Amino acid sequence: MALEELHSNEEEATSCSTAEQTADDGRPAESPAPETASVPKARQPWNASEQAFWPKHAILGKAHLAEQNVQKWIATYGDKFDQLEFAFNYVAGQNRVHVVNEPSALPGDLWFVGDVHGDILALEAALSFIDSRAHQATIVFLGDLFDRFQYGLEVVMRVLALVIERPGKIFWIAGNHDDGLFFDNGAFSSKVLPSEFCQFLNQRKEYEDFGKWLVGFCKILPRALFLPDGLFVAHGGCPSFDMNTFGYSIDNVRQLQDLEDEKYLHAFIWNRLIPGQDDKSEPEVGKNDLIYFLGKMEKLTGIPAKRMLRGHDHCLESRHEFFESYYPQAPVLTIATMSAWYLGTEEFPPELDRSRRKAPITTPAVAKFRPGELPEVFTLEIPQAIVRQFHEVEELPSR
Ligand SMILES: [Mn+2]
Repeated sequence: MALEELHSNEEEATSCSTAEQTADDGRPAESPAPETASVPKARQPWNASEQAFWPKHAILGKAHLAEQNVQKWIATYGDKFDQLEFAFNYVAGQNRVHVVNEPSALPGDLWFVGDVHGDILALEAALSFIDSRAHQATIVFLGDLFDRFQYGLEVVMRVLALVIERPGKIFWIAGNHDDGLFFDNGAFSSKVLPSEFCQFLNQRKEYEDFGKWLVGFCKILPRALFLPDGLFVAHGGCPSFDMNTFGYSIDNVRQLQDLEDEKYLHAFIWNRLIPGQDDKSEPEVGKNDLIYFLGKMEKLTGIPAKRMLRGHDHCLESRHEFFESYYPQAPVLTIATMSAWYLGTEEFPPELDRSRRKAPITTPAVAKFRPGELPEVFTLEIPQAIVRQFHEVEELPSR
């Protein structure tokens, strides 16, 4: 119970506010370490209005149209959910810290999508953009597919359909919202409150079976991915190097298998790395925790773990942030893939009139893998009219 209280306010604590400062700042680091010497140039804006591939349901924001698709997906794919073929030859549940040792196992085109949180518009924008750049790219989702925006079911189904349609090309790392979902005493609930997705599932009995399956599935999703160039990917953070809340230290990890213990797996999705913070104050961890953890992982995996890509924080406006203070020892990039600020819990400027329910526009970020460096960030500039139409609450049918 203490755990749930601990995390119940996590969204409000989120403020990833320095994206503007880091965006154009190619500041050189003190030492000229070749791989991680400087904060990369942040953005390459891309104007989606040049493209004509917007799916109708996303443009119109009509829930019932989107839902027709979901019902079609369930009818088409429902019996395939237990034989999902993930990227990197991952088998769900086999192990949850997945290490890719061989550089030859890296796909040619590897992309990352951050927290989507039910924003099907942002997801479709991300997929359209990635598909325009690469044929059948491998795509890693960093977790938190539902809650907050209202199309959580559609987002989950779209990702599951992708796994089936593109065998071996999709990877889904659990986020805290995914892991936090459960079904108990006849109702869905979540360790992260509020949970809009639970409210939806509890109102819509026709999705109860699917929801129950999803609860179990989220529990066996991977929690961390290590790539052979040294990139560590997880939703939230890493275990801290001294005794943490649960009385365990990463120091006690003697082999990779030890990390499969729930007390360590917990850290990957629930801990929060804070820019400018050196040491832990659980559930937040800092630069020194990450440096220590990466060093430990290098000894255990033989991979020179050097840098981290994560989601979890929602990085308002440009939806991404480089942690400059972590350079050059342990560079970190956070991305989020959402097209507007969530009006419920995210901070937004006081001059905005909440009663008008205009969701302020943001540019969802996606990232492209590049060996030996943090991934390259692309911010997607969806036409403002589409974003406004999609997120304007009074225009959406209630359901
Ligand atoms: Mn999130």
